[in-house]
Amino acid sequence: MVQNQFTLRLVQETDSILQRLGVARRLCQEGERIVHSPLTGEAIANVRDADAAAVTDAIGHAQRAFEEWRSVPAPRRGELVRLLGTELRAAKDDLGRLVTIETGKIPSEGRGEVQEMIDICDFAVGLSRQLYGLTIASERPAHRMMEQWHPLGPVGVISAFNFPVAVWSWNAALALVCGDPVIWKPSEKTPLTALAVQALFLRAAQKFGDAPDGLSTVLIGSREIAAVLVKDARVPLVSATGSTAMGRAVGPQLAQRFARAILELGGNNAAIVCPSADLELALRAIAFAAVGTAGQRCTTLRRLFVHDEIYEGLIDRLKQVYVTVPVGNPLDDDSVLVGPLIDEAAFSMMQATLAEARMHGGQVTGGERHDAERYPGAYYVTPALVEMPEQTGPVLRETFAPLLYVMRYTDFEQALALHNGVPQGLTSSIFSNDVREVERFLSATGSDCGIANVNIGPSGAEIGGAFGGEKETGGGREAGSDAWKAYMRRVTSTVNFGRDLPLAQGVRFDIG
Ligand code: UN1
Repeated sequence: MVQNQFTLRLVQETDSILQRLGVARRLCQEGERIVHSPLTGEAIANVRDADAAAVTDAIGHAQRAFEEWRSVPAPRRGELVRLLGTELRAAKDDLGRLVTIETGKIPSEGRGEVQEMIDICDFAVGLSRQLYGLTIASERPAHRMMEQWHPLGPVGVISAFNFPVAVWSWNAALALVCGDPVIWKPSEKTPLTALAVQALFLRAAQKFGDAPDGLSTVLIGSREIAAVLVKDARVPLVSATGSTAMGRAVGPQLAQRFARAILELGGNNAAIVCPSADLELALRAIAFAAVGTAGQRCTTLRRLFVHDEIYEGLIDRLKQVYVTVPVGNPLDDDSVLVGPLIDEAAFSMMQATLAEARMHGGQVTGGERHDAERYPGAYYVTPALVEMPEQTGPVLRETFAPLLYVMRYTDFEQALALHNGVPQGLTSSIFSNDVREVERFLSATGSDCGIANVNIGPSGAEIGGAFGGEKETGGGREAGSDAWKAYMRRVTSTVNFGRDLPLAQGVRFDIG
C-alpha cells in the first residue's frame, strides 16, 4: 500500500510514543506480526510472537517469582503498585494516545482508560493493608476460629482489544498486592499498548528495587499462547475477557484441572425507559452507552425498551442524535465522538447483522460506511438504530458494533421479562423516577445482570464496584469490592488454647 501522509504521521507518532514509554525498538519493529491502526487501517509496527517454549519459560519464571513474592509483606507489595500508578500518571497522555491509535477510541476515552488503570492502582494500594480475614466464634471452650488469605500463585490474564490495558490493570493491580505474579496474553490486535504497559511496569519495578524477575510477563501472539496458559497446572487462576465462544473453550479446560476462572464474556445490555423518566438525562445516557466507543464495550447498550407513552418523542430525539453525531478519525477532528470499528471483520459482522434485523422486521436508521474514500483501509460507520417489532433473531446476540435495537412496551412486567430474556447478563439500566419500578428492577425479581443501574447508562462503570455478569457472561468478578478474594487462597484455622480436647458437634471419642 502506498504510504500516504496519514500513515507516515501515525507511524512516526507511534514510534515516538513507544520510545518515550520505554519500549525497545527490537520489540516493535522487528517481528512478523503486523500491527494496524483502525484509524487508517495501515501498518504502524511489527511485533514478534512468543512461541510455546517462551510461554512455558514465562510460567516457570512466574512460579519462581511467586515463591519470593508471597513472603513480601502485603503493604510492601502495595508499594510496587503505588509506583506503577505513579508511572501511569506520568504516562497518561502518551499511553492514552497509544490506546487511541491502536483501538480507535476517541482521545478522551483513551485517556479515560488510563485513568481507570490509575484508579485501580490506588484502590489496590489501600487494599494492600486491608486483606482482612475474619475471626469467628468457636462453639468449643478455649478455641478460636479464624480465616487468613494467602497468595495463590501465577495468574494468567487474557484480554480483549476493546479495553486493551485497563482490564489487565484490574487483574494485575489486585494480583500483585495479593502476592501473585501475572502472565498476560493481550489481544493480538493490540500488542503495542501491552508492550508499553510492561515497559512502565519494569520502570516501577526498578524503582521498587528488589522485585523478583518474572512478576509480570507479556506474551504476544494468537490463541495458541492462551491455550498453553490455560492448560498449565502451575497457573491456578486464569482471568479471561472476550467472547462467549472463547469462554466456552477456556472454561471447561480450567474446570478439568480444577483451576479457578474469572470469565468476563459477552454482554447484551438493555435499558428500560419508563414514563416518569427524565428524558433529557436518558437521551444523553443512551447516546453515550450505545454510540460511545463505537459500540465496542462489553457494557455497550444494545437493547432499549421504551414505554409506549413516551416512545415517539424519545425515538425522534434519538434519531436526531444518530444522524448528527460526529463520526470519523478523532485525530483529524476534536469534535469526533465515534471512531472506527476495529477491523473489516467487525464491519462485515455489523452489516450482516443489520440485514438479518431487517428480515425480522427491523427499521434501520444509520449503519452506513463512512469516510471510505478518505480511509479505504479503515472501517468507520454511522451508528445504527434499529426499531424492532419484537425481541427476535439478532437481538438475542451480542454484535460488537454501534447497533441499538429499540422496542416498545406497555406493561412494566413484560419489559422486565424481555429485559432478562436473553442468554447474557452483564449490565443493565432503568430510567425512572417511580420508586416502585426502580426498587423492583434492583430486587431479587428484577434485573438478572451483574450490574443494575438507575438513571445512568449501563456502560462506564467505576472500578470501586465488582465488575462482571451472570449467565453466558461467565459469572466472574473483577476490580473493586471483594473481587480480590479470587486472587488468594483462604485458610480456615481453629486454634485450641485450652488443655482439653472437646470435639465439635458434641461428638465423644474417648480412647480411655
Ligand atoms: C469492557 O468493555 O470489557 O464499564 C470493560 C465500562 C468500563 C469497562 C468496560 N469501565 O464500560
